Amino acid sequence: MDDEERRRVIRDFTFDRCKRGNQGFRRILLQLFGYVGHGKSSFINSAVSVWFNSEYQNCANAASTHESHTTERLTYPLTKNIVLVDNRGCAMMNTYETGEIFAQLANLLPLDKPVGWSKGFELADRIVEAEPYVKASDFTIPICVYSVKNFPTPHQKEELKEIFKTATELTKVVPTVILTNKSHQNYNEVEKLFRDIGTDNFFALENYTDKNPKRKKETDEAVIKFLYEVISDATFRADQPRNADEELIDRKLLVLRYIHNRELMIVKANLQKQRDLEKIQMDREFRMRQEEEEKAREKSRELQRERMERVQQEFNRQRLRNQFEHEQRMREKENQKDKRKK
Ligand SMILES: Nc1nc2c(ncn2[C@@H]2O[C@H](COP(=O)(O)OP(=O)(O)OP(=O)(O)O)[C@@H](O)[C@H]2O)c(=O)[nH]1
Ligand SMILES: [Mg+2]
Repeated sequence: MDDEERRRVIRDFTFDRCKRGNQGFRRILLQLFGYVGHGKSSFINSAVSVWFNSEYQNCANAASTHESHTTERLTYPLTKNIVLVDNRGCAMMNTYETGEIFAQLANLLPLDKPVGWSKGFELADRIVEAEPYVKASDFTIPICVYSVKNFPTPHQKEELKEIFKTATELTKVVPTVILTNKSHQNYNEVEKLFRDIGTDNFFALENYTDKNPKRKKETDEAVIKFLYEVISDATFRADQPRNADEELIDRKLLVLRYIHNRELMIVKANLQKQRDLEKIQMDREFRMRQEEEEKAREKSRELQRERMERVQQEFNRQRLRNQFEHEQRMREKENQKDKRKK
């Protein structure tokens, strides 16, 4: 299949042509997620420029520095039925940030609105508030964007594995991975690492950027191939029996359960921390009491020793006195004897 044919398939995609009809779906949302500065917005720039066959433009406001840049969840329609969604990148995927990602992937939060990291049950409140604006007819394909310039730490690997697992549960689609900075030397190792965590949908490219705006055949083909593959995959999945409204309810339950468990875990962890602190405090007080008691015992032993020494000294003195008196008496007796003899 050549590029033109692929473009035609993408352009003509509609859920109405799926084997079982649209089953309540209307748009595909290609939801990009991942760490800060890995090239999500740059990929949108690349995809927009390739798809509309236009010169490179920084339409998604990719960063000129490596600081966290995108803070909104913005949509970029490619066709009436295919929309790219840029998301706020995570600095690290702590439970708050993953909660937010899951709510985004589950499409429970409104599009084209700022993204915050909500603590406590705030995220659950936002999900309920967003109910009138979210559409069951949106079919999410999760796309993880990862720059191979970074090599995932073992902790990050575990983190990504968990996120991929939940993302698959939520969307019923295994996330596709876009590896940016493709020419970097880490490429093979990073790809292997993603394979280890169970992904084999990879697309690698050098994004078009302010520094590298010139269109290249290789990058153009990679973008079209990516779009074609994900649309084919979505078509395959939409050919199975589905129910858009029920799936939205299932996703909501799953994310609300995640938030509930997260809060439960935080409460448990805080309680455990409190218990540990109290135990440390009790141990410290117990040790201090033991030390004080030991000091008191030592003091009483010291006093006892002094008393014994005094008694011993007194006893010795008394013994000497008795001996002296005894000797004196003996001498007196001797003297009297002598006198009597004379
Ligand atoms: N060489 C090269 N640079 C890239 C590539 N992709 C992105 N960049 C650069 O990496 C930086 C961050 O890219 P962004 O697209 O803003 O990253 P992001 O994931 O949208 O970041 P946040 O919005 O902060 O989460 C920018 O300076 C880009 O020019 C790539 O494939 N190759
Ligand atoms: Mg961005």
